[in-house]
Amino acid sequence: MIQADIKRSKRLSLVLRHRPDSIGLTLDDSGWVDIDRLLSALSEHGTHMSHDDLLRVVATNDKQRFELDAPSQRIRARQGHSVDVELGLEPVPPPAVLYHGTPRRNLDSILATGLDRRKRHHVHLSGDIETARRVGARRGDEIVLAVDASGMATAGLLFWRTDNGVWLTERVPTQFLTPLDRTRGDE
Ligand code: HQG
Repeated sequence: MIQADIKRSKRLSLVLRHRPDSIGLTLDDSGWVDIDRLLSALSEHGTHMSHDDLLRVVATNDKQRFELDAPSQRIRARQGHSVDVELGLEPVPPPAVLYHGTPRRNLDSILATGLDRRKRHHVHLSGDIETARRVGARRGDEIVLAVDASGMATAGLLFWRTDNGVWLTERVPTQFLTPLDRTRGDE
């Protein structure tokens, strides 16, 4: 993705996940907003994005963060919101193990209290170690935790999977978490 599109993607993430009010918009209950309204609100707030720019950002986005509705009139973020939206996902059975990457400095706190969703609606988990490692490494020296997803499911905890492959759950209690130690050959 070209640099200017990365900037556009970040702007869209901010508006569609966290601060629609920053450009005078509200999202509907499922997080959708009309594309023409979005583009004119952005323009009124100093960000000029053409319809083609927006379509290209949606199509080429590295994590497929956004989706369009069938007639391509509305757009929403697929996950990661802090504003209140109901994504309409159905719970699905998880694989046996999922992974969560985090900066190493969070480890003691996570092992003491479990994984919390913090500002987002859900805890985000990955299906593979490499993706989890990249997520953790965004903010420093990372550690990957294995999540006993089948144990959680047996305990009645729910999982959702977004269309771009991110696993979501409400929280992960400590007994389902195991830090992976590279030096022990856990990975
Ligand atoms: C940590 C990006 C201490 C948690 C990524 C994480 C992902 C705790 C941070 C998606 C804790 C929250 C989500 C506890 C949780 N004590 N720290 N008890 N419980 N944490 O950004 O998972 O580019 O909300 O480990 O790729 O890092 O936005 O979550 O480090 O898919 O599409 O609190 O965001 O995707 O940080 O990232 P975040 P995340 P996008």
